[in-house]
Amino acid sequence: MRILLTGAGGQLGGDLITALLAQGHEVIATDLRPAAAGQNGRTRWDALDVTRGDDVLTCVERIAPDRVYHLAAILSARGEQQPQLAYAVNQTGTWNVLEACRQARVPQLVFTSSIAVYGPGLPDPTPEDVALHPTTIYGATKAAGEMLCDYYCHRWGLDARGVRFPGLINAAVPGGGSSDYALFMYLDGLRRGAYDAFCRADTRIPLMYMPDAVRALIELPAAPRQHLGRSVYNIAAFSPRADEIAASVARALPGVQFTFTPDPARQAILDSWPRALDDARARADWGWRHEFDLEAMTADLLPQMRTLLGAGVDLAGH
Ligand code: AKB
Repeated sequence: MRILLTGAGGQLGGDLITALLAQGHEVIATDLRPAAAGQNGRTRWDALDVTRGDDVLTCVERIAPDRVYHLAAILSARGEQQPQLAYAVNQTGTWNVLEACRQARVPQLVFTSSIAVYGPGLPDPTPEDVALHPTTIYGATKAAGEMLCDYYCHRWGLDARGVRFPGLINAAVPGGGSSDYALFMYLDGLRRGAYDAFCRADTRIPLMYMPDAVRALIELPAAPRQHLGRSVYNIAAFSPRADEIAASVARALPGVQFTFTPDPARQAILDSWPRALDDARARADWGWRHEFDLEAMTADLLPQMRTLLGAGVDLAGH
Protein backbone atom coordinates (compact mmCIF):
# COMPACT_ATOMS: atom_id res chain seq x y z
CA MET A 1 0.00 0.00 0.00
CA ARG A 2 1.24 3.55 -0.72
CA ILE A 3 0.86 5.70 2.39
CA LEU A 4 1.25 9.47 2.75
CA LEU A 5 1.90 11.13 6.11
CA THR A 6 1.44 14.81 6.93
CA GLY A 7 3.33 16.23 9.91
CA ALA A 8 5.69 13.26 9.82
CA GLY A 9 8.41 15.16 11.69
CA GLY A 10 6.33 15.33 14.88
CA GLN A 11 6.29 13.06 17.91
CA LEU A 12 4.31 10.27 16.21
CA GLY A 13 5.89 10.23 12.78
CA GLY A 14 9.16 8.39 13.39
CA ASP A 15 7.63 5.40 15.16
CA LEU A 16 4.71 5.19 12.75
CA ILE A 17 7.03 5.25 9.73
CA THR A 18 9.12 2.45 11.25
CA ALA A 19 6.02 0.31 11.81
CA LEU A 20 4.60 0.96 8.32
CA LEU A 21 7.91 0.19 6.61
CA ALA A 22 8.17 -3.03 8.63
CA GLN A 23 4.80 -4.04 7.21
CA GLY A 24 6.14 -3.55 3.68
CA HIS A 25 4.27 -0.36 2.82
CA GLU A 26 5.65 2.39 0.63
CA VAL A 27 5.76 5.49 2.83
CA ILE A 28 5.95 9.10 1.68
CA ALA A 29 6.58 11.38 4.65
CA THR A 30 5.80 15.08 4.47
CA ASP A 31 6.43 17.92 6.89
CA LEU A 32 7.37 21.58 6.97
CA ARG A 33 10.69 20.59 8.45
CA PRO A 34 13.40 18.73 6.53
CA ALA A 35 13.84 15.02 7.24
CA ALA A 36 15.06 14.24 10.73
CA ALA A 37 18.46 12.63 10.99
CA GLY A 38 17.07 9.18 11.78
CA GLN A 39 14.67 9.32 8.85
CA ASN A 40 17.14 10.05 6.07
CA GLY A 41 17.34 7.25 3.58
CA ARG A 42 14.57 5.21 5.17
CA THR A 43 11.73 6.76 3.25
CA ARG A 44 10.91 9.46 0.76
CA TRP A 45 10.51 12.82 2.47
CA ASP A 46 8.80 15.80 0.81
CA ALA A 47 8.29 19.33 2.12
CA LEU A 48 4.60 20.16 2.59
CA ASP A 49 2.84 23.00 4.39
CA VAL A 50 -0.72 21.77 5.06
CA THR A 51 -1.99 25.36 5.30
CA ARG A 52 -1.41 25.74 1.54
CA GLY A 53 -4.39 24.09 -0.10
CA ASP A 54 -3.00 24.06 -3.65
CA ASP A 55 0.23 22.45 -2.50
CA VAL A 56 -1.65 19.80 -0.53
CA LEU A 57 -3.81 18.93 -3.54
CA THR A 58 -0.82 18.81 -5.91
CA CYS A 59 1.07 16.56 -3.49
CA VAL A 60 -1.87 14.19 -2.93
CA GLU A 61 -2.66 14.02 -6.66
CA ARG A 62 1.00 13.34 -7.53
CA ILE A 63 1.45 10.63 -4.93
CA ALA A 64 -2.02 9.07 -5.27
CA PRO A 65 -1.82 7.32 -1.90
CA ASP A 66 -4.07 4.47 -0.79
CA ARG A 67 -4.14 5.93 2.71
CA VAL A 68 -3.27 9.30 4.28
CA TYR A 69 -2.31 9.71 7.93
CA HIS A 70 -2.99 13.33 8.85
CA LEU A 71 -0.65 14.00 11.77
CA ALA A 72 0.19 17.69 11.23
CA ALA A 73 -0.98 19.75 14.22
CA ILE A 74 -0.01 22.49 16.65
CA LEU A 75 -0.49 21.05 20.15
CA SER A 76 -2.37 22.51 23.10
CA ALA A 77 0.20 24.65 24.92
CA ARG A 78 1.85 26.07 21.80
CA GLY A 79 -1.59 26.65 20.29
CA GLU A 80 -2.49 29.00 23.15
CA GLN A 81 0.68 31.01 22.43
CA GLN A 82 0.04 31.07 18.67
CA PRO A 83 -3.71 30.63 18.15
CA GLN A 84 -3.69 31.92 14.57
CA LEU A 85 -1.02 29.44 13.61
CA ALA A 86 -2.94 26.68 15.41
CA TYR A 87 -6.12 27.58 13.52
CA ALA A 88 -4.28 27.64 10.19
CA VAL A 89 -2.56 24.29 10.71
CA ASN A 90 -5.25 22.39 12.61
CA GLN A 91 -8.41 23.76 11.03
CA THR A 92 -7.49 24.97 7.54
CA GLY A 93 -4.85 22.25 7.26
CA THR A 94 -7.37 19.51 8.05
CA TRP A 95 -9.86 20.98 5.59
CA ASN A 96 -7.14 21.10 2.93
CA VAL A 97 -6.18 17.48 3.52
CA LEU A 98 -9.81 16.30 3.47
CA GLU A 99 -10.50 18.26 0.29
CA ALA A 100 -7.38 16.90 -1.40
CA CYS A 101 -8.39 13.35 -0.43
CA ARG A 102 -11.86 13.94 -1.88
CA GLN A 103 -10.61 15.48 -5.12
CA ALA A 104 -7.84 12.94 -5.63
CA ARG A 105 -10.18 10.07 -4.66
CA VAL A 106 -7.98 8.79 -1.85
CA PRO A 107 -9.77 5.77 -0.37
CA GLN A 108 -8.86 6.29 3.29
CA LEU A 109 -7.83 9.04 5.71
CA VAL A 110 -6.69 8.46 9.30
CA PHE A 111 -7.19 11.46 11.58
CA THR A 112 -5.37 11.91 14.89
CA SER A 113 -7.58 13.58 17.46
CA SER A 114 -7.00 14.07 21.17
CA ILE A 115 -8.41 14.18 24.70
CA ALA A 116 -8.20 17.95 24.19
CA VAL A 117 -11.62 17.86 22.48
CA TYR A 118 -13.13 17.56 25.97
CA GLY A 119 -13.72 20.32 28.49
CA PRO A 120 -14.21 20.33 32.25
CA GLY A 121 -16.88 18.58 34.27
CA LEU A 122 -17.15 15.23 32.49
CA PRO A 123 -17.91 11.73 33.76
CA ASP A 124 -14.93 9.66 34.87
CA PRO A 125 -14.10 7.67 32.79
CA THR A 126 -15.26 9.81 29.85
CA PRO A 127 -17.02 8.16 26.87
CA GLU A 128 -17.07 9.61 23.35
CA ASP A 129 -20.57 11.03 23.10
CA VAL A 130 -20.70 13.74 25.72
CA ALA A 131 -20.98 17.47 25.08
CA LEU A 132 -17.60 18.76 23.88
CA HIS A 133 -16.51 22.07 25.43
CA PRO A 134 -12.78 22.30 24.67
CA THR A 135 -10.92 25.14 26.39
CA THR A 136 -8.07 25.39 23.86
CA ILE A 137 -7.83 26.29 20.18
CA TYR A 138 -6.14 22.91 19.71
CA GLY A 139 -9.12 21.10 21.26
CA ALA A 140 -11.67 23.19 19.35
CA THR A 141 -9.97 22.52 16.01
CA LYS A 142 -9.58 18.81 16.77
CA ALA A 143 -13.29 18.58 17.62
CA ALA A 144 -14.11 20.36 14.34
CA GLY A 145 -11.72 18.04 12.49
CA GLU A 146 -13.57 15.01 13.87
CA MET A 147 -16.87 16.45 12.67
CA LEU A 148 -15.41 17.17 9.24
CA CYS A 149 -14.22 13.55 9.03
CA ASP A 150 -17.79 12.42 9.73
CA TYR A 151 -19.09 14.88 7.15
CA TYR A 152 -16.68 13.68 4.45
CA CYS A 153 -17.65 10.08 5.26
CA HIS A 154 -21.36 10.52 4.75
CA ARG A 155 -21.28 13.32 2.16
CA TRP A 156 -18.41 12.16 -0.04
CA GLY A 157 -17.86 8.52 0.88
CA LEU A 158 -14.29 9.14 2.10
CA ASP A 159 -13.37 6.42 4.59
CA ALA A 160 -12.16 8.84 7.29
CA ARG A 161 -11.43 7.30 10.70
CA GLY A 162 -9.51 8.37 13.74
CA VAL A 163 -8.68 8.07 17.40
CA ARG A 164 -8.72 10.46 20.33
CA PHE A 165 -5.24 10.01 21.70
CA PRO A 166 -4.26 10.39 25.34
CA GLY A 167 -0.94 12.18 26.04
CA LEU A 168 1.71 10.14 24.22
CA ILE A 169 5.10 9.12 25.57
CA ASN A 170 8.11 7.86 23.60
CA ALA A 171 11.81 8.47 23.12
CA ALA A 172 11.34 11.78 21.33
CA VAL A 173 11.21 15.39 22.40
CA PRO A 174 7.58 16.47 22.14
CA GLY A 175 6.62 19.87 20.81
CA GLY A 176 4.33 22.15 22.74
CA GLY A 177 1.90 19.77 24.44
CA SER A 178 0.46 20.13 27.94
CA SER A 179 1.02 16.42 28.58
CA ASP A 180 4.77 16.82 27.94
CA TYR A 181 5.56 16.79 31.70
CA ALA A 182 5.17 12.99 31.63
CA LEU A 183 7.74 12.50 28.89
CA PHE A 184 10.18 14.97 30.46
CA MET A 185 10.14 12.97 33.71
CA TYR A 186 11.84 10.19 31.77
CA LEU A 187 14.03 12.34 29.54
CA ASP A 188 15.30 14.83 32.11
CA GLY A 189 15.31 12.16 34.80
CA LEU A 190 17.83 10.33 32.64
CA ARG A 191 19.90 13.16 31.18
CA ARG A 192 19.83 15.60 34.13
CA GLY A 193 18.95 13.43 37.15
CA ALA A 194 16.14 15.87 37.97
CA TYR A 195 12.99 17.44 36.56
CA ASP A 196 10.80 20.29 37.79
CA ALA A 197 7.35 19.40 36.44
CA PHE A 198 5.06 22.23 35.28
CA CYS A 199 2.03 20.55 36.88
CA ARG A 200 0.74 19.64 40.35
CA ALA A 201 1.75 16.27 41.77
CA ASP A 202 -1.88 15.12 41.80
CA THR A 203 -2.46 15.88 38.08
CA ARG A 204 -4.07 12.88 36.42
CA ILE A 205 -4.75 12.61 32.68
CA PRO A 206 -4.94 9.64 30.28
CA LEU A 207 -1.53 8.65 28.90
CA MET A 208 -0.30 6.05 26.42
CA TYR A 209 3.05 4.56 25.42
CA MET A 210 3.85 5.06 21.74
CA PRO A 211 3.96 1.38 20.66
CA ASP A 212 0.29 1.10 21.65
CA ALA A 213 -0.53 4.37 19.87
CA VAL A 214 1.16 3.20 16.67
CA ARG A 215 -0.60 -0.16 16.84
CA ALA A 216 -3.94 1.66 17.11
CA LEU A 217 -3.07 3.66 13.98
CA ILE A 218 -2.44 0.41 12.13
CA GLU A 219 -5.32 -1.66 13.52
CA LEU A 220 -8.12 0.91 13.18
CA PRO A 221 -7.70 1.47 9.40
CA ALA A 222 -7.50 -2.30 8.87
CA ALA A 223 -10.87 -2.94 10.56
CA PRO A 224 -13.81 -3.71 8.24
CA ARG A 225 -15.83 -0.49 7.90
CA GLN A 226 -19.08 -2.32 8.59
CA HIS A 227 -17.78 -3.18 12.07
CA LEU A 228 -17.31 0.49 12.95
CA GLY A 229 -20.18 2.23 14.67
CA ARG A 230 -18.47 5.62 14.53
CA SER A 231 -15.59 7.42 12.78
CA VAL A 232 -13.48 8.57 15.76
CA TYR A 233 -12.85 6.44 18.85
CA ASN A 234 -11.49 6.97 22.34
CA ILE A 235 -8.52 4.75 23.09
CA ALA A 236 -7.09 4.41 26.57
CA ALA A 237 -4.14 2.85 28.35
CA PHE A 238 -3.42 4.20 31.87
CA SER A 239 -4.08 7.32 33.93
CA PRO A 240 -1.43 7.81 36.60
CA ARG A 241 -1.04 10.85 38.84
CA ALA A 242 2.07 12.86 38.00
CA ASP A 243 3.69 11.78 41.29
CA GLU A 244 2.98 8.14 40.42
CA ILE A 245 4.95 8.58 37.18
CA ALA A 246 7.73 10.21 39.20
CA ALA A 247 7.73 7.24 41.61
CA SER A 248 7.89 4.77 38.72
CA VAL A 249 10.89 6.60 37.19
CA ALA A 250 12.54 6.88 40.60
CA ARG A 251 12.30 3.11 41.16
CA ALA A 252 14.27 2.64 37.94
CA LEU A 253 16.63 5.60 38.46
CA PRO A 254 17.40 5.74 42.20
CA GLY A 255 18.40 9.22 43.34
CA VAL A 256 16.51 11.11 40.64
CA GLN A 257 14.84 14.29 41.98
CA PHE A 258 11.37 15.44 40.99
CA THR A 259 9.73 18.70 42.01
CA PHE A 260 6.39 20.22 41.00
CA THR A 261 6.00 23.89 40.10
CA PRO A 262 2.66 24.27 38.31
CA ASP A 263 2.52 26.62 35.36
CA PRO A 264 -0.97 28.21 35.59
CA ALA A 265 -1.68 28.10 31.83
CA ARG A 266 -0.72 24.49 31.27
CA GLN A 267 -2.19 23.36 34.59
CA ALA A 268 -5.55 24.87 33.63
CA ILE A 269 -5.48 22.93 30.35
CA LEU A 270 -4.59 19.69 32.14
CA ASP A 271 -7.36 20.24 34.70
CA SER A 272 -9.89 20.69 31.88
CA TRP A 273 -9.16 17.24 30.40
CA PRO A 274 -10.69 13.89 31.41
CA ARG A 275 -8.89 11.97 34.12
CA ALA A 276 -9.56 8.70 32.30
CA LEU A 277 -11.13 7.70 28.97
CA ASP A 278 -13.81 5.10 28.41
CA ASP A 279 -12.67 3.15 25.32
CA ALA A 280 -15.31 0.39 25.43
CA ARG A 281 -16.46 1.22 21.88
CA ALA A 282 -13.00 0.73 20.37
CA ARG A 283 -12.62 -2.52 22.29
CA ALA A 284 -15.96 -3.81 21.03
CA ASP A 285 -15.84 -2.57 17.42
CA TRP A 286 -12.25 -3.24 16.33
CA GLY A 287 -10.69 -5.19 19.16
CA TRP A 288 -8.57 -2.38 20.62
CA ARG A 289 -6.43 -3.48 23.61
CA HIS A 290 -3.55 -1.56 25.16
CA GLU A 291 -0.48 -3.60 26.10
CA PHE A 292 1.62 -1.21 28.17
CA ASP A 293 0.75 0.02 31.65
CA LEU A 294 2.90 2.55 33.51
CA GLU A 295 5.42 0.04 34.88
CA ALA A 296 5.78 -1.79 31.56
CA MET A 297 6.36 1.53 29.82
CA THR A 298 9.01 2.61 32.33
CA ALA A 299 10.84 -0.71 31.94
CA ASP A 300 10.79 -0.46 28.13
CA LEU A 301 11.37 3.25 27.63
CA LEU A 302 14.29 4.09 29.92
CA PRO A 303 16.78 1.63 28.34
CA GLN A 304 15.78 2.87 24.88
CA MET A 305 16.26 6.51 25.83
CA ARG A 306 19.57 5.69 27.52
CA THR A 307 20.84 3.98 24.34
CA LEU A 308 19.73 6.84 22.09
CA LEU A 309 21.18 9.52 24.37
CA GLY A 310 24.41 7.49 24.73
CA ALA A 311 24.68 7.30 20.94
CA GLY A 312 24.33 11.08 20.76
CA VAL A 313 20.99 10.88 18.89
CA ASP A 314 19.16 14.20 18.89
CA LEU A 315 15.81 13.10 20.33
CA ALA A 316 14.22 16.28 19.02
CA GLY A 317 14.69 14.83 15.58
CA HIS A 318 14.17 11.19 16.40
C1 AKB B 1 -1.04 17.91 24.14
O1 AKB B 1 -0.61 17.86 25.30
O2 AKB B 1 -1.46 18.95 23.62
C2 AKB B 1 -1.11 16.64 23.35
C3 AKB B 1 -2.44 15.98 23.48
C4 AKB B 1 -2.85 15.38 24.76
O3 AKB B 1 -3.17 15.94 22.53
N1 AKB B 1 -0.07 15.74 23.78
